[in-house]
Amino acid sequence: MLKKALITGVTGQDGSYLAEFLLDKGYEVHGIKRRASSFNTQRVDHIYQDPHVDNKNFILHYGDLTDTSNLIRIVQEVQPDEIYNLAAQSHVAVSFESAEYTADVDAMGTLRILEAIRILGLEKKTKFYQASTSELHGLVQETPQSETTPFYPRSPYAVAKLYAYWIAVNYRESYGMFACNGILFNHESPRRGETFVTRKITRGLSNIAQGHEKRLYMGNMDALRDWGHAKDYVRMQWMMLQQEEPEDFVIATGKQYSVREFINWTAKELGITLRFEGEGVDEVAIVDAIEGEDAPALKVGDIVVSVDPRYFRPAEVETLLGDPSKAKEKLGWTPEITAQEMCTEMVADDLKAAKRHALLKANGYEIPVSTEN
Ligand code: NDP
Ligand code: GDR
Repeated sequence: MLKKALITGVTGQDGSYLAEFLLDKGYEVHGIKRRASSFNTQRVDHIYQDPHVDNKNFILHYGDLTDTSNLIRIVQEVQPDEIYNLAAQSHVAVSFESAEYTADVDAMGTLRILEAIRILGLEKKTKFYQASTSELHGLVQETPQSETTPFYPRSPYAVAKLYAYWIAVNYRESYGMFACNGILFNHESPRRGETFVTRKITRGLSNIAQGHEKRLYMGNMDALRDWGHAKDYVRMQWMMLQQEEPEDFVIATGKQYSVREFINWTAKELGITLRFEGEGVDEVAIVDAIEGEDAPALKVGDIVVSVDPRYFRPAEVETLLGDPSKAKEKLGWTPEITAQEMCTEMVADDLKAAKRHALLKANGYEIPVSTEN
């Protein structure tokens, strides 16, 4: 019998990599996608299987984490061996604007799935992975942050995820469920949502280099993050559910960089050297030198980055640095891709898209580039 996995958030960054990973391992993979007015399956289109053929092993179900009866029905139908709860309103800044919705999806949604497992009597069959986050350590209480570091969330998103973390622990302790929290630090990839900081930078600077945009407007460039690659992190999500006993793990690289450093890496990939001038809201990045042919739209002296206070958050998480030693010791997990290698991959992908767009434009087929961020 094939093992069955159910992934909520399968259309997201992690969901798409995890689906690929589990299909490779021979799982039958079920995913929950939301109904949207336009296609939202771009990240999984390459593994999509025609519903009209037999023996499919990748199956999508319409659903939503706010819809209890829908979740119960899907879990009942699939009878999964493993559930990976990756669905969330995952944008920290947006959570300040949509606080109640974020709580409904990220906190209550987690409870709804755990209850579905319980109502259907699957406590002993279905293992549960909860996508917990380094944001639980918003105002850090010690450095680096490990599994025993006390939490101090700093956003409606993080507070909702705090509930989800504890309800998973509580159902493990109350009902003997195999429930694990992965406390994952930031992880990125070419599939990262366009408004998270790394992708905003790689996509924005690639578009600027190719002449589709003029300026990248940033928030707090001093923020420090421990960035890893999503591919490394989904492997660990699976490993956590293969343990003998359910336990929680910090997943991180143990290295920390600033947003400004990430901007510099991206510029270098495009053959641009930047000079940062000014302070606070007056800080700008100016083109100091250009090499190669990837930035035909730029010249020395152009201002390509400036600060827009609109991207400051009401409460900021200034610094995060994880201690992944438990994952290494107990599960033998170590990240294989460095933050710089990941940046190289992301720029290559975004530059390719920007060049494709330039080619279309040159031939009279221009389509608008979304600059929403
Ligand atoms: P994404 O934002 O890329 O994906 C989120 C997924 O959740 C999407 O498939 C989205 O659907 C879906 N979703 C959102 N709201 C609902 C809802 N109401 N009902 C059902 N599905 C919904 O996030 P990531 O892949 O980056 O992250 C995966 C999980 O891990 C999230 O829970 C996130 O909070 C958490 N996390 C992420 C980290 C990171 O650095 N990436 C670090 C730590 C934790 P749609 O495509 O339709 O929008
Ligand atoms: P984060 O990721 O909030 O850590 O949450 P994000 O990439 O949005 O921000 C990282 C840091 O960069 C600063 N920043 C900006 N951020 C964005 N998005 N846009 C900007 O213009 C900008 N300028 C500076 C931010 O202030 C912040 O300090 C991500 C999400 O994936 C969560 O779901 C996940 O739980 C955590 O990572 C771990």
